[in-house]
Amino acid sequence: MALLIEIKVPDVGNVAGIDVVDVLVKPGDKIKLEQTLAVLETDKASMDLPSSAAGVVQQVFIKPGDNVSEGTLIATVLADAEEPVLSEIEEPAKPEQAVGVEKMPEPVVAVPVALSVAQEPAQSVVHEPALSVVEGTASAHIAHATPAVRLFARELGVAIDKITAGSGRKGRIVKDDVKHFVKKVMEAGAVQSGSGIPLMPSVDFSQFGEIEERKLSKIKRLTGQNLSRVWLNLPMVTYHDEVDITDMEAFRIALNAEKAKDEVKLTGLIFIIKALAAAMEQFPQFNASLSADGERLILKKYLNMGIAVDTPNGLVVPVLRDVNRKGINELSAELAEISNKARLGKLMPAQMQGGCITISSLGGIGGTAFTPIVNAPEVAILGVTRAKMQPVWDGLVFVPRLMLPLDLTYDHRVIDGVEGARFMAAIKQYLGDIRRLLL
Ligand code: CAO
Repeated sequence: MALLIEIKVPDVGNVAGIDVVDVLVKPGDKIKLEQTLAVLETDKASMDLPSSAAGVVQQVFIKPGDNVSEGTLIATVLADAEEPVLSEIEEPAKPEQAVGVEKMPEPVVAVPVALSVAQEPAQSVVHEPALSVVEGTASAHIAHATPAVRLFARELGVAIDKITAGSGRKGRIVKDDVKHFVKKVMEAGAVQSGSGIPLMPSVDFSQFGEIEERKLSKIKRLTGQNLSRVWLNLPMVTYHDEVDITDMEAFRIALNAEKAKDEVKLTGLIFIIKALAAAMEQFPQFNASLSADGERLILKKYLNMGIAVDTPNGLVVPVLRDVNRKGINELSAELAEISNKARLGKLMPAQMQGGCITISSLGGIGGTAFTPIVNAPEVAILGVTRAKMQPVWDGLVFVPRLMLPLDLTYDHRVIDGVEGARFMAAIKQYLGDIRRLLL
C-alpha cells in the first residue's frame, strides 16, 4: 500500500534563515531514495536535501529564493510500497540517518544534510570533499553547486573547490563553469598542470579603458612555455661581475681598421664567444647537461654556442658550431649569417639545436645588468650588457677604462657558487688579456 510521506527540513543545527537555492523535483517526478530534492544554503554552507523515500512527488511546497527553517514542509511523496522509507511521517529523519556516511560514493564522505553548519563552517568537505578529505585539509573556500554539477566535475577529475567563482545564481557553480575551468587548465599547458601553481586570474581590462588584443607570435608562445618550464624546474643563481676590456677594444678597433669596406666588422661579442669557449674547456662542468632523472652529468666533447638573437617575431637562439675550433673572422661571418637568417625567419630547426651554452647580449642596446634564464638543458647562460668608460683606481690614480658588465646564470644543481665565481674569473682573464686565448 502506498504511503504519503511528508519531507521536511531536518535539524541542521539551530540555523534559521536557510535559503532555497534550487528545487530539483516537480510534481509527478519519480524519485529514488536519497535523491536530492532541493539545495539549501545558509551564509556558511550549501547542502543537498535528499528524499527519505522513493516514489512519486505529489506536491512541492518550496521554490528557489524561499527562506525555510527546521520543520518546513518541502514536498510530499507517494512512496512505493516495496521501497524502504527512511523517515516517518511528521518526523523527518535526522540527516545522519537519512544518508549514512558509508553510503556515499567514494571519496565523498560528506553528509549532505547532516552538516551542522554552525559548528563546522569551514569544512569544505561537506560541499566538495573529494580533494579536501583525501588530503586532510580544510579549505576556506566553499563551492556551491548542485549534485549533478559536482558529479560532472568529479567525472572530469576537477576538485570543485578549485573553482572560485560560479556564474550561476548567487555564485553557484554551473556545468559551464566546470568546462571553462578545465579549458583554462588545458590552455595553461603542461608547465602548470600538476605544478599546483594557481592560474592567473582573467581580467577584463576593457572595464578600465580602451584596449586592443594582439595574438602572440608562435615563437613568443613557444619561448614563453619553455622559459616558464625552465623557471619552474631549475634553481638558478645569477652572478654579476665586470671586466676591463680596454685593451681588447683597442685590438678590435685595430683589426676592424684593417678590414675592407665590405667585410664583416668584428663586434666585441666574437671575443666574448672565444673567451667563454676557453673557460668552458677549463671548466668542463659548464659544457654539460643533467640527465632527466637528475642522477648523472652528461659531459660534452663538442662545444657549440647558442646566441640569443632578437627578431621581429621574438627571441630565437641559433647555434654556432665548434666555436673552440674556429677563428674570430670565421665566427664573425657565421654570426652575421645566422643572425640575418634568424631575423628573416629562415633558420632551419637543426641550426637552433645542439647548443652547449648560450650568450644573451643586450650590449648593443644598453643596460648595466640583467638575469638571463638558462636555456636548459644547458647549465649556464652568459648575459652581456653595455660596456662603458669608468674611472678605475690603479693604486695611484683613477684611470679611464672600458668596463664590460657580465651576468652568469647557472643551474645550481650542477654548478656551485664557487665554481660559478671561478668560471666568471676565467672569462674575465681571457677578455682582460686576450693573448691568454693562445695558451
Ligand atoms: N657594449 C658596448 N657596445 C656594444 C656591446 C657592448 N656590450 N655589444 C655590442 N655593442 C655595439 C657593437 O659594437 C655595435 O656597435 P657599432 O654599431 O658601432 O659597430 C652595436 O653595439 C650593435 O651591435 P650588434 O648588436 O649589432 O652586434 P653584436 O655582435 O654585439 O650582437 C646579436 C649580435 C645578434 C647578438 C645582437 O644583434 C642581438 O640580436 N642582440 C639581442 C639579444 C637578445 O635579444 N637577447 C635577449 C635577452 S633575454 O630575452
